[in-house]
Amino acid sequence: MRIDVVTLFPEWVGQLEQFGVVGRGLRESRLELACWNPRDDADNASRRIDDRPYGGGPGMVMQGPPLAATLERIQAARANRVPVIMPSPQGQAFDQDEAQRLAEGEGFVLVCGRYEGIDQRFVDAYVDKELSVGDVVLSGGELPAMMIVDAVARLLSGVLGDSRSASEDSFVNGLLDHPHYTRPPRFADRDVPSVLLSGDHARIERWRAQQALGATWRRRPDLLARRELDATQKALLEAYIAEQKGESGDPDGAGE
Ligand code: 9WO
Repeated sequence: MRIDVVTLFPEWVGQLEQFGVVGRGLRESRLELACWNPRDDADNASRRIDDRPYGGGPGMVMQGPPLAATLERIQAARANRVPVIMPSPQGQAFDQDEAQRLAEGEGFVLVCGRYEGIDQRFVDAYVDKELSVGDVVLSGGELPAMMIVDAVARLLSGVLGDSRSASEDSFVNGLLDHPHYTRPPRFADRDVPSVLLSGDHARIERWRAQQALGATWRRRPDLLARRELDATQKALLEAYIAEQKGESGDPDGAGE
């Protein structure tokens, strides 16, 4: 898997190479990450890649030609053409399914906008997909790009130390995560759920599955609505809800 990132701040994105799952993926050659600065493709001595917006208005707009030249260098450096993705608030929601789709491919190019945005003609002519990491406007596309790289890197086989981690991640199975506990045994006047100390792995696995179902029911019912639960999951969730109703005395079990 090779990911190319077009950014005015290559040193930023390059930090990904130092840490975490991306660093491990790079060190183990499961992932290649290359950063490209469009200023290197500017056609002027001052390496300018932005200009004033046609039609007036505040700020500056990133010009198309330097970005197009950078893309041409990238595609020339790659064996095959890969999708060009632009992180953008206007984009399709980036979710675990999209991360999985990207992880199954040969790679992709991420083009990070700055200033007020990128000349629309570049977007129309060269960008295959815009991806949004949330309904928020940031200073640039770099942080969303780093999120996309990290989410995809986690899914590459062998990048995670324990391959189960990726498959058990939140959202991978369409549910939120179960809670996690570690030493000390007592903290903030709270104990560890006794089931986790029982050594009964089947019971622990059931409890974790129930907690993930319960958390999803309480916090993200929209995710639950998208899932077909099997009989075991339905029974675990029903028991969770019944317990919630019992504890909160909440007749309709509305949870929080
Ligand atoms: C800025 C903007 C402002 C209001 C409504 C929509 C908007 N889109 C953009 C935009 O695409 N800006 C460019 C990229 C240049 C400025 C920084 N950029 C950016 C990307 N800000 N926020 C994102 C982003 C990307 C992915 N998911 C969420 C936000």
